[in-house]
Amino acid sequence: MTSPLHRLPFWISLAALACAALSPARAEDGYRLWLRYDRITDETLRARYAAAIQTVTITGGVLPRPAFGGPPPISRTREVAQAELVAGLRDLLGIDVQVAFGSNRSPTSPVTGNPDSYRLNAGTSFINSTGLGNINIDSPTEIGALYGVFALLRHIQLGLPLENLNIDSAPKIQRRLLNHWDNLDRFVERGYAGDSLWEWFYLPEIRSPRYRDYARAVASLGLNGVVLNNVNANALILTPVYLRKVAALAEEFRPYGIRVFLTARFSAPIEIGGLKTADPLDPEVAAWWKKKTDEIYTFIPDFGGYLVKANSEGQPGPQDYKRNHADGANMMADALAPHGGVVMWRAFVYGAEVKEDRVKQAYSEFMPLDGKFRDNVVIQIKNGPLDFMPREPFSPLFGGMKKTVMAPELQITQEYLGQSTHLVYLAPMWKEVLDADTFAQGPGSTIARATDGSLNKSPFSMIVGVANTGTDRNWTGHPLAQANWYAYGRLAWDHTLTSEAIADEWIRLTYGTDPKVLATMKKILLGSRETMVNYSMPLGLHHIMAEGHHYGPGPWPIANTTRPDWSPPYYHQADAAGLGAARTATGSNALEQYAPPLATLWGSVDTVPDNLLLWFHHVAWDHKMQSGRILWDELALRYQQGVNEVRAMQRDWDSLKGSIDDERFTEVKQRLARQEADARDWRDACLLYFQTFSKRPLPAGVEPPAHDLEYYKTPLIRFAPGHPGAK
Ligand code: BDP
Repeated sequence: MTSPLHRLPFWISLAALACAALSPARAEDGYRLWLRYDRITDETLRARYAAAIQTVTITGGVLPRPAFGGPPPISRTREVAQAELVAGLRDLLGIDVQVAFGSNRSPTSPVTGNPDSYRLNAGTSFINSTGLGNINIDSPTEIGALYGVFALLRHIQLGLPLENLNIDSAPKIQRRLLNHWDNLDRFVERGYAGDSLWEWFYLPEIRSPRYRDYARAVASLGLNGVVLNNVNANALILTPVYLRKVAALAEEFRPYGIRVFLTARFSAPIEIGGLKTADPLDPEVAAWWKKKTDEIYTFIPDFGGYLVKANSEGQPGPQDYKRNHADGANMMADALAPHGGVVMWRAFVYGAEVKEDRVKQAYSEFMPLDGKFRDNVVIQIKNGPLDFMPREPFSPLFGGMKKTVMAPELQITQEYLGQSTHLVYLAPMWKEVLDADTFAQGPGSTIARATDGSLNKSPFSMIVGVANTGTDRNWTGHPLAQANWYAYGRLAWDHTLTSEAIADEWIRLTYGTDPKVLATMKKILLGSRETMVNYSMPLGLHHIMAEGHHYGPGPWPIANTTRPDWSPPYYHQADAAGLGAARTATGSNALEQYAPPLATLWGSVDTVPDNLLLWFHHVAWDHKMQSGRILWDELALRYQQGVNEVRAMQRDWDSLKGSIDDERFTEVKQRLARQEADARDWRDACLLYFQTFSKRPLPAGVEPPAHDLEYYKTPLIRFAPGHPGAK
């Protein structure tokens, strides 16, 4: 049998063999993510591309990045842009492209003032005067040009035409960040894909080649900042020994336009500074932070700034000194301001004493401070008012604050969403949040607009995703969880993209363009989030997961907890009368934190959408639902529907056998089998438990539980990945 390589010219065959031999990736082990530059097999298409792209002219790159301050882009970016382009086109097309750099912008393609923007342009004549196809990549900065390189390669990977190519692209949000919850011992809190990518012990001298591969993936999405360490911070990261290590990572990432940020433990002045206090209004404390910050910039001249989790879940903060969040944030912001750095101050706060409904607390604490933060402070707000549940209404802060920069914090790692075991494509969830209308300034006040700065005329804009990456060979544990990393990056660049368009793109890049694969995978991905909601927390239920590791069901009370708000009954309020959290005026009145049109809509059981019913209302078991069924029957059938939908996902996936590589096929198949078993556990455990209150039989169509309630209540799994309490 002749190898397909025999059909290619000799030198290309050699190159292909050499690439295969040198490639760090085994066949389809997922390491290459969406940057799979496999040779285009359609010869006609390949030849057309090859003719069209004989030279690439990269122009621009002369302006610094005003949005960030710090030093202007450096020429190593040119090197990596050129290397990516040349290697990418060689792999995709089998050609050696000529790359030319010009410092002036191309006369035909004025680009926007956005420093990260790019224009891809094939020129009007397409084939230029020398008879060679030329593509222009034009940008005000070298980083923008690098984004243009990745966009061009993606364009070709997707098989899109180059004739009359004319793409302008600019990110809508300036700072597009990943947050890594990584500890210095390389344990990743809520990380389900192995250990931390940062080899702290070996740095700065020994640098894993994986840093570069990580940076390529991040830059290919246009993400431009990473917080390296856990929000539950360790002050040691701010000591010179660690700063040297951080500087090494910053050096690896810099050519790719990625700024490094660190979490700052509020009590660091005491822990590593020898001070007696961390009171933000104490001049010695402010001076310590100023000196520390100046020192950090000697190590990392383009350091991005600090992320702070203060007065939340035991973390120290300004309230320890009877100061408020603005006092703390502004003190740090003043230290960073001369260097162009920012403070990301988290709104994920809830007090040690449960004073009011937990979902109200962030709003109560931050609203009085609106307008009191420095211009280089951004309040980082989890998308919902509670904590990354499968479905929550949006955090009311997005509609409340008007004089404060706000960044949504989205969770890419799937803490309450089946971790890296379940297949859940998160783009639909994030779109639901970004497209949500807060009515803050009348209709059309979407969270996307509060984020990109257009709603409140913010001094800058930011979005954050808690990363799902680790040392697993495929980066994300579940092979399809790569789609979530990809989707976050694409939405951070352009929040108007649809979940479907992103899924379509990602599947083509990662699994190829077979129409059957595309259609089937798209169906699986797009339905998966709603499926997860159905089998775990339907109808607005929330926080009914297993204690500690947060994997699997656990709606029953947590024994011996001192905090009622860590125990699920606090949230579901099940009793003989009904189910759901009472959050209207007769309950906690969390509803009052939303604008009147929403408070009215969500305030009545007759108008609230089914999917938020039990978030806002305590509803009688025999309440007539929109479907005509009573609540209990509807609940039971939703759980069953979730199980059924996982089974449909399994069938759909099975239909792809032979159409995709065996390695990834089998990995996903096995995980889906586990997901189906877990979905049954969720259904059985939750229904058995809630049945002790409803005292009603399961409706027809719901499978009987496999075990009794006691079986599910026994914590069989104590150790799960990413759980900080069970390392
Ligand atoms: C919770 C996680 C916890 C995080 C916390 C946070 O369980 O591990 O530290 O969020 O965001 O969801 O600070």
